[in-house]
Amino acid sequence: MTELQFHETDPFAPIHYVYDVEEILCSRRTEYQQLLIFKSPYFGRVLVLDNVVQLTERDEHFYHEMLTHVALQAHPNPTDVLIIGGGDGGSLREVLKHRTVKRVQMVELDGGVVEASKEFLPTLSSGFADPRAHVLEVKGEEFLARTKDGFDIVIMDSTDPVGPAAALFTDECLENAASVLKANGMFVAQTESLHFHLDFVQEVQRKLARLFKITDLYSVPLSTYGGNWWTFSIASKAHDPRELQRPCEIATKYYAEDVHRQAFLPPSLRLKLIDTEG
Ligand code: AG3
Repeated sequence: MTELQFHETDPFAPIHYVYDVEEILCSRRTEYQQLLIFKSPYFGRVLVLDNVVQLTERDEHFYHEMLTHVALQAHPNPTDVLIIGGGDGGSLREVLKHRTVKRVQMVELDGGVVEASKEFLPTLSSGFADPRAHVLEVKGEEFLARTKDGFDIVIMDSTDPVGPAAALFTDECLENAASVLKANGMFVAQTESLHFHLDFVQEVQRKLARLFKITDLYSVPLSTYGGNWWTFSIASKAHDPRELQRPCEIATKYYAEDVHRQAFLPPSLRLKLIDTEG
C-alpha cells in the first residue's frame, strides 16, 4: 500500500474503490468540474472527474474499443462519426483506426478535459492531431438539437447519467440523436452496469426501442467501474448490430470478430432482464 491514497466517491454505485497513489500529476478545477490525474502503481495514469474514476491506462482499451468498434464494424461504410463527450480522446483514437472514417465530430462541453488529456494522457489523446478530428465545446444535447449534419454513427461516451450527462438520455435528446443519423445509421451509448444500474439500462433500452428498428445490448467486464459488468446500448436503423459488415482490419487489444459476437447478451437473458415493451 502506498502512503497516499485516492478514495473514490461514486454517487451512482453502492461501492467505493480506494486506489494506491504513486504521484499526483494534475489537480485542477476546470470550468465545469474538478479534474484529477494521478499515477497508480498498478493501473497507470487514472483520470478522475468530480471524484469519480473515468478511466485508467490499464483497462481503458476494454471500454473504448467496445464502445466504438461494434457499431463501426456492424456498419457497411461508416464515414461520418459523431462522439458526444469522450473528452479524454480514447473513443476518438479508436474511431480513427477505421480507414472508411473521413470525419469525426467530437462534442465535448469541457475543453479542460481535452487540454489535460493532451498534456498528461498521451496514449489516449493521440487522435486530436488527426486532420479528420474536429472538436466542438458545446453541450451534447444542444448540438443534437440544432445540427444539420448527418452521421453514420453516433457514440455517447458520457460520464455517469447523474448531473450533466442525465440530459443526454432524455426522450428528446435520444430522438434528436436518431434524427441526425443517416438511413442506415447506428447509435451506441455507454449505459452503466447490469449489477447496479439495471433500472437505467432498462429505461434506455425501452426509449431506444421506440425510436429504432433494432435495439440491442452488449457488455464488457471492466475492472475499475463500480458494478463491473458494463453495458453498451446499441440501436440501428437498418443493419443488425450483431453482424459484422466488413472484415475487421484494425489493430486492437480486446475487440475482435468473435468478441463482437459473444459480447451481446444471450437472447434468453436479454428477455429476462430487459423488457422493451414496458
Ligand atoms: N465514461 C464512463 C464513466 C463511468 C464511470 N463510472 C464510474 N466510475 N462509476 C468514461 C469516459 C471515458 N472516455
